[in-house]
Amino acid sequence: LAVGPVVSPPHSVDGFVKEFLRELNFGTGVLLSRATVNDQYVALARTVAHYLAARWLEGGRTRREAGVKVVGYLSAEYLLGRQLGNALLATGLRDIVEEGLESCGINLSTLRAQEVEPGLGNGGLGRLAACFIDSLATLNVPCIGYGIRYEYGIFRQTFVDGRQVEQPDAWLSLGSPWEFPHPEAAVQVDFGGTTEEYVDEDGTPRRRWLPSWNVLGVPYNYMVPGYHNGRVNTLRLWSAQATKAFDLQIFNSGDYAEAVRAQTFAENISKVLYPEDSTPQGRELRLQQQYFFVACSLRDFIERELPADFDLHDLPERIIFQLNDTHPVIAVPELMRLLVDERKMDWDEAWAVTQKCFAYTCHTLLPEALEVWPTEMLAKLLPRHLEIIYQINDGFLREVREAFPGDEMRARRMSIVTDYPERAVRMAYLATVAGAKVNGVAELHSQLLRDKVLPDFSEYWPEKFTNVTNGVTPRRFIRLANWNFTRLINETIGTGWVTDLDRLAELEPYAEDPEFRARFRQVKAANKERLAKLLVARDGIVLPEGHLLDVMVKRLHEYKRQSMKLLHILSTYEQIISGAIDPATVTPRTFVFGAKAAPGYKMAKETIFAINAVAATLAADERTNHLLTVAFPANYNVTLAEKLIPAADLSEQISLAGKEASGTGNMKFALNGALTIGTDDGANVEIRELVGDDNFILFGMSEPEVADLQARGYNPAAVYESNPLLKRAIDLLASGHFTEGNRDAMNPLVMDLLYNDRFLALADFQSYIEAQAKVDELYADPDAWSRKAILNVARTGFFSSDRSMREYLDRIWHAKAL
Ligand code: 26Q
Repeated sequence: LAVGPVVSPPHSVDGFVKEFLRELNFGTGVLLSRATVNDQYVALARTVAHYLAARWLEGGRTRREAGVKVVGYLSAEYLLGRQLGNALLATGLRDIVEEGLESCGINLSTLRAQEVEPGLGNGGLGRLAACFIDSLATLNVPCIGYGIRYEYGIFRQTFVDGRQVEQPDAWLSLGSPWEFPHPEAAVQVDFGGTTEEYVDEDGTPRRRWLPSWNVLGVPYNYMVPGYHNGRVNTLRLWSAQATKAFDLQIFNSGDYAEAVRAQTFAENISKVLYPEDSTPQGRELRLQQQYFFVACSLRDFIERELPADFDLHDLPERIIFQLNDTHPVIAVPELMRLLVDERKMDWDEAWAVTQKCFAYTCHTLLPEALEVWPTEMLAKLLPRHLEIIYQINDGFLREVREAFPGDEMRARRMSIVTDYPERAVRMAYLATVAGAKVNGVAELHSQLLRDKVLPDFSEYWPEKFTNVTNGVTPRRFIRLANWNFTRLINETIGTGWVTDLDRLAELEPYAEDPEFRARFRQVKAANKERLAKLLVARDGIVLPEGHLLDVMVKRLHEYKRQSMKLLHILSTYEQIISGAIDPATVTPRTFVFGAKAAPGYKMAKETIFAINAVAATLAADERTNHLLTVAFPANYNVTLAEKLIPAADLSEQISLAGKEASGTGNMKFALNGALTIGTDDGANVEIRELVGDDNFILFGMSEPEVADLQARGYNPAAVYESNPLLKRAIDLLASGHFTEGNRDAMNPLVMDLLYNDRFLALADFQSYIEAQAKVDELYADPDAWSRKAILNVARTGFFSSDRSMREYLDRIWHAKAL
C-alpha cells in the first residue's frame, strides 16, 4: 500500500461544502435539516480543522526528521480566545466558508457566536502565552506549547445586587471540536512516598524515589496555525486520569466506593484553574498541577519527540524550555531526576545540561506574588525533588561563598531555601540559578527586577539578565478584532503589516490628511456601534451615542487602581450635581469597566460592588445621565476584549508606578487607535517613548518618587483632608448616595482608601484628574484627537509579539525558523 503525504480537502466552495456535509452527517451524526446551531458549529470547526491537519501532520514529520531545536513553552495558562475566526484567517478559508455555508442556508456569524472560548488563563500571563505561540507559528519556528487542560477555566463572572458571584466555566459541556485527545499516549506521573539509598549494578551508591501514588496524563493536542504560511504547531494540554494500577489495587480490596473516590481524586488535578493571579496561596493541589503538567511534558519531549537512541548530553541542542513565570519551575529538579536517577548521568554533567535547557521569564514585582513552596509540602508530595533542590542549593551556595569569601549574609540572602517565615523553596531563585537567561517583560520591569527583586543574582551573573518587552499578536487583535480598521489600513498601505507590524509606520504621513482622519473617525464610530449592539444583547447595557469611550479592562487589583478611576468619575459627577461646574462644559463620556476579582480577594470585590453601585445611580440620575455613564459588563474575557478595544477612544493604564510588570492591554489599545492616559509604569514607558509625549497623557508619580514617598511615610488621610475635590468625592461615596442611604455598604472601600491606600491612589488623584481635564480639552477637537490616535497606531508596530519572539529567538533561545 502506497502511503502518500497527507492531503487537505480542496480550497473551493464545492470542496468545502462536501467536506462540511460529510462531517455533519458522519462526524456529528445529524442531517443538515435537523442540525442545531451547535451541531453546525461543531461540524464547521472539525471541517476547518481538517484543512489545517494536513499541514500539521506533515510539518511535525519534517521537524522530527530535520532534528532542529524546538521551543518548549511551559505555561500553566493559555488564554486562547475563540478558535474558529483565527483558523479561518490562518487558512484563508473565510470567504469560501461564508459562501459555502450560505448555500446550505447557514450564517457564518451565527456559528462563530456559538463558540465558547477556552478561558484557560487568568489574564495577562495566559494571554501572552497565546500570543507567543501564534507568533512562533507565523514565524515558522517549531514550538510545542505545554500546559494543562483544565476542565473548568477562569470562572464566569456574574453580578448579583452589584456583587461578583462566580459560576463554573463549563467550557467543555457542548464538546470541544478543536482538540485531539490521545489516551493511548498517556504518561504516568508519580507522587508521594519516600526516597532511599541503594547500590546500582556498578556498585555505585545512588538515591531513588519510591513514590506512593500516581496518575495518568492524557495529552490533548491543539493546532496552532501560522498566518498564511502553512505551518501548524502543537499546543499539548494534559488532562489527569486515574491509572489502572491505582484503581485495581483499591477495587481488589473490595472497597468500591473508595476506589471511585480515588479516581475522582486523581482527576481533580486538572479539574480547575486557580483564579488568583497575584497572591498565590500555597495550596497542595496547585503544586500537584504544576508538577503534573511539567512531568508529562518533559517525558513527552524526551521520549516521543527525540529518537530512541538520543544522547541526552546533547539535549540543549534540541530543546529550550521557556518557564512562563515560576509556575513550571519544578521542571528543573524533574529534569535533574530524569538525567541522574533514571538515565544515570553524572550530577555535574546533568546540571550543565539542565542549565542550558531552561530560561525563565518573571512577570511580577509584587513580593506577595513570588511563589514559595514549604519544604514540608514538597517533602510529602515530591520527596526526591526536594533532595535534588537541596543539592542544587548546596552546590550554588558553595560557588557563592567562593566568589564572596566571608560574606555569609550574602549566601543566606541568595539561598534557594529560606527559613523564614517557614522553611520553604523560593521558586524564582531556583529558576534564576537554573536558567541560562532571566528576563523581565518591559524595560522598566527588567531594570527593577535586577535592582530590587534579584539584586544579588544580577550582580553575580550580570549577563544572565535581559529584557524582552512583551507584545501582542496583530492577527487576533487588529486583523480579526478590527476589520473596519484593517480595511482602511489595507487600502492605505497594503496588507504586509499583518506579519510585519513596523510597516504601520507608513501610516504616519496620513495623520496629517484630513480625509484619512475622517475615515479613521468613521471606523471608530462603526466599532462603537458594533459594541453597542453587542452590549445590549449580551448585558442589556445601552451605550449612549457620541460619547468619548473611556475603557479600563484588566483584572481587578488594588495596584491597578480601579478605585482611582472611580474617584475620577465620582469627582466629575459631584461637581456637576453640586453646581461647581456648568454641565454644558462637560465632555460626555461613557466609562467602561471589565474586571474579574479573585474570589477570595476582599477589597477587589468591594471595588466591583462600588463600581456597580455608582453605575446604577448614575444611570438613574436625570441631571447627569446624558453626560456620564458607567458600564460594567460582567465576565470580561478575550471575546469581549475583541469588541471593546477597537471601540475605545481612551485607554486607562493607571497602575502605581513600579507595580505593573508590563501590561499588554495597553499595547492592544494603542494599536487600535486609542490614546493612553497612563502612569510611567511597565510598557507604558515604552509606548510613551515611541508615540511621543504629545500623543500620550502622562500623570502620576514616577517609580523613584513612589519609593521616596513610601520611605518618608505616606498618610492618605492627610491627602484627603488637604484636597477639597478629593474630599468631596470620597464623602459622596461614603454618604450612602449610591447605596440607598446605607453608609455601611461602602465602608470597607472608603476606610481602606483613607487609612491604608497601599497603592497611593489618593496621592496620584490630583495629577490624574488634571490629566483627565487635558483629555477633555483634546477630545473637543476631533481632528487633533484623531491625528494623535493615528500617530499612536503608526508608532507602536514595535509591540507585535512577532518582534518579542524574534528577540527571544536571537538572545535567549538560539533557535531558528524552519
Ligand atoms: C501562582 C501560584 C498559585 C496560584 C496562582 C498563581 C498565579 C497565576 C497567575 C500567579 C500569577 C498569575 C498571573 C500573572 C500575570 O498575569 N502577570 C501579568 O503578566 C503580563 C504578561 O507579562 C504582564 O503584562 C502584567 O503586567 C502582569 O501583571
